[in-house]
Amino acid sequence: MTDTPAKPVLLTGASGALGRVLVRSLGALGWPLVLTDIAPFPDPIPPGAAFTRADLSDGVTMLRLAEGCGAIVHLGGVSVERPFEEVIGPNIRGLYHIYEAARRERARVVFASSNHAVGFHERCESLPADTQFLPDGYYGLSKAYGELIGRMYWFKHGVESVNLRIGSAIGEPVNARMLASWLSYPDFSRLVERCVLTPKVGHAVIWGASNNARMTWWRDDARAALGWTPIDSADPFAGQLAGAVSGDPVEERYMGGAYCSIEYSRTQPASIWGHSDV
Ligand code: 15L
Repeated sequence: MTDTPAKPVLLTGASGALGRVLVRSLGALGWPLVLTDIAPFPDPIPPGAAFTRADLSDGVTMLRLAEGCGAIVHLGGVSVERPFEEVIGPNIRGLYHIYEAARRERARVVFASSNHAVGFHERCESLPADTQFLPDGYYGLSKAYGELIGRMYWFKHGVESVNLRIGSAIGEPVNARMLASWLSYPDFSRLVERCVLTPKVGHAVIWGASNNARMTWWRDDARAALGWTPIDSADPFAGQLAGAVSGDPVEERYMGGAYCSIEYSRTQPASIWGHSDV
């Protein structure tokens, strides 16, 4: 028997791939859901849920949608690397609207951060959750901002947040990198359940990857406090995917993979601690 949250949960980005996964899984558990996205919702809406089409840049609507909610699961916004001007509205202003709504409702934020907030760390490293941000583009930068706005609202206003640094949440891993970074949909759903239901979380960070033997990149996060243990694993795909590499040295060197190569213009890689460069 799984618990149900006492108050409704606002889910942004409901029409995206991960949003639809959560609507199915949390809807099946009978959770009261307030769904929103800029795109129409393509699936049947579960009983106990309601969908409103809205833009994250519309702060008044975000405040209204969050009314009475106990948690905001924030998946909305640009979800891939895009030019700065496309990212700033949904991902920067949008985050401000979400945190203002959370402050007003005393609601918790579960934020879909990303490995791209730390994408320029090298794959040979093993990072604790309090590692330095090394975003690999404007999208990753917006995710680092999202984690930092959460930290500010925690220290200033006591708004709780769980920041999920999601690796590669996709149906099945498709390349060698994902043998480390893959997060299965069921592991993701169980993680979000724990993020909402755990009585106290403060300001927490979780590395979002399944139980992959090659997941040596990330360690020491808040999963024990949340009671989340990933169950699935990319390991059965190792035979078919170990050789699925791009041949691009920048992509293969860094955790962020292909995002690191987009418009990369250095001739030599930076050292891990860039400030010691000449
Ligand atoms: C992400 O943050 C993206 O939303 C997703 O499309 C993938 O690119 C993923 O990261 C990844 O790094 O595999």
